[in-house]
Amino acid sequence: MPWTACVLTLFPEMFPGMLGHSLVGRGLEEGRWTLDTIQIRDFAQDKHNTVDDTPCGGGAGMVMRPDVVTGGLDEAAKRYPLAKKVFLTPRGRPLTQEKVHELAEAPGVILLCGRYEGIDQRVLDEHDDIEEISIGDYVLSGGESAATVLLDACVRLLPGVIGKEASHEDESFEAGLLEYPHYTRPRVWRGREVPEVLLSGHHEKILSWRKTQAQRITQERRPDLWERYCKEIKGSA
Ligand code: 9WO
Repeated sequence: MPWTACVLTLFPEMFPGMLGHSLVGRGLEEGRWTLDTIQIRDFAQDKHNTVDDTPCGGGAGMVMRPDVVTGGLDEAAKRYPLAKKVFLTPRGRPLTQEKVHELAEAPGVILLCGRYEGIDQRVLDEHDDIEEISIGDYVLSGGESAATVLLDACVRLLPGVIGKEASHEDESFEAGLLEYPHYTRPRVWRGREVPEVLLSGHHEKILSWRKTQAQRITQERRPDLWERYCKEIKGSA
């Protein structure tokens, strides 16, 4: 069985969307992963197919009803009993490359996408195997774009989806550094030259230049990553 993604959403027509293109889309066509969607509205309990209601305690907006959401979750778990369950929310733990590896190594994922102001807390209390994950500190209009980001990051790690070259590139990122600068032809463009060392053919010097650049950029832009990197260097020395 290939790796499976099951997306619970009020907007199944948003999928595969971007994930139907390029290498990840090719992987889908080739059966290296599968995508299933479940329309949450199909589990509405009344004749108007209501999925949301007003927040208890008052306030703006609407909240997704627990009976409806749980209907969708139970159906997803029945189809994919071994998949990891994730709710995309700005309240979740941050998505990291380490977490992406963990999800890509599981048999698959069930992604719950919220709309409105969120879902009734009791759904999350009832299903204690749902992990809340955030892709960053901003609010979106719904979980679908975050689910797309998470899936893109996971699927590109699956065997055969991306060539060997690119997966090697990750290793510098996974060592805890940001990417070094890239160059291609022409050698001079608008008076700007490709750094001499990259044209030298001296492989060791090139590696060391790239590492220095990656360190400089990390130090400048991401003091959090830099601190962790320095600690890990010390630890492994
Ligand atoms: C809306 C809102 C309005 C007033 C006060 C607080 C509020 N929080 C939210 C909110 O989090 N709405 C979410 C919209 C409900 C779940 C789906 N939505 C969502 C997911 N927005 N942003 C994300 C998301 C997911 C993963 N990583 C970053 C953002």
